[in-house]
Amino acid sequence: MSIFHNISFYTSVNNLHTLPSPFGSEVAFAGRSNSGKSSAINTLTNRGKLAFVSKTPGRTQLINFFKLDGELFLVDLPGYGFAKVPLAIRQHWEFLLSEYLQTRTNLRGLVLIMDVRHPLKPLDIQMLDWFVPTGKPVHILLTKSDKLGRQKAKHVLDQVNEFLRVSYPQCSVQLFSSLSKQGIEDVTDVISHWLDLKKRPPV
Ligand SMILES: Nc1nc2c(ncn2[C@@H]2O[C@H](COP(=O)(O)OP(=O)(O)OP(=O)(O)O)[C@@H](O)[C@H]2O)c(=O)[nH]1
Ligand SMILES: [Mg+2]
Repeated sequence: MSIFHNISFYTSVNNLHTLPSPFGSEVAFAGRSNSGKSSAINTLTNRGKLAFVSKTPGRTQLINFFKLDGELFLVDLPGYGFAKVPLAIRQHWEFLLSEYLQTRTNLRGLVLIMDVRHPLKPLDIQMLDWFVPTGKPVHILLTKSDKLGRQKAKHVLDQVNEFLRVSYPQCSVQLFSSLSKQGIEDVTDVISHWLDLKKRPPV
């Protein structure tokens, strides 16, 4: 059973004024539209329909908060980089994401999701450049690893690792698939550590 199984929808917001008070601890999931953020949350929590998954990019347009036991939250951020979204809306989301990432005091770490076939796009680097200066950790999931052969996926992982080692040494990376379930344990360990989950008594 997932240690995140006891999770439920908490709230959705679309501006900074309505963010929940920064109590407790949260971990956010960011990434390009359609990269698999909502699917990853569903897979990690073992709750198929918790976060809304869609074939249409740009589905998650709000900041969605999911609450675990205690004051712990997983946060599904709106996807970026979807060209069909009108400019004014894109600018609104860029502002919201940048402010949230740079100023959210109870944000313990960022899970940055990238399709393994399209890693490290300019907007992904933008997320790193907003968040890394906070000194908090980033863990990258190269998702949809089932779409590449083992060798090819490993090659992308090695390349991203090398890029991070040189440019963003505080970031870690792994392969992940919501379809094949590859990599669930590793990212669960990372998030549990950020949220101090293992030190909590079982409920
Ligand atoms: N093969 C495969 N497909 C995946 C995987 N993860 C997500 N998908 C598919 O990719 C599409 C987008 O997934 P979502 O989880 O909705 O992506 P998202 O990043 O939340 O998208 P937005 O909310 O639009 O930003 C859906 O059709 C998913 O079924 C995976 O690991 N493997
Ligand atoms: Mg989504």
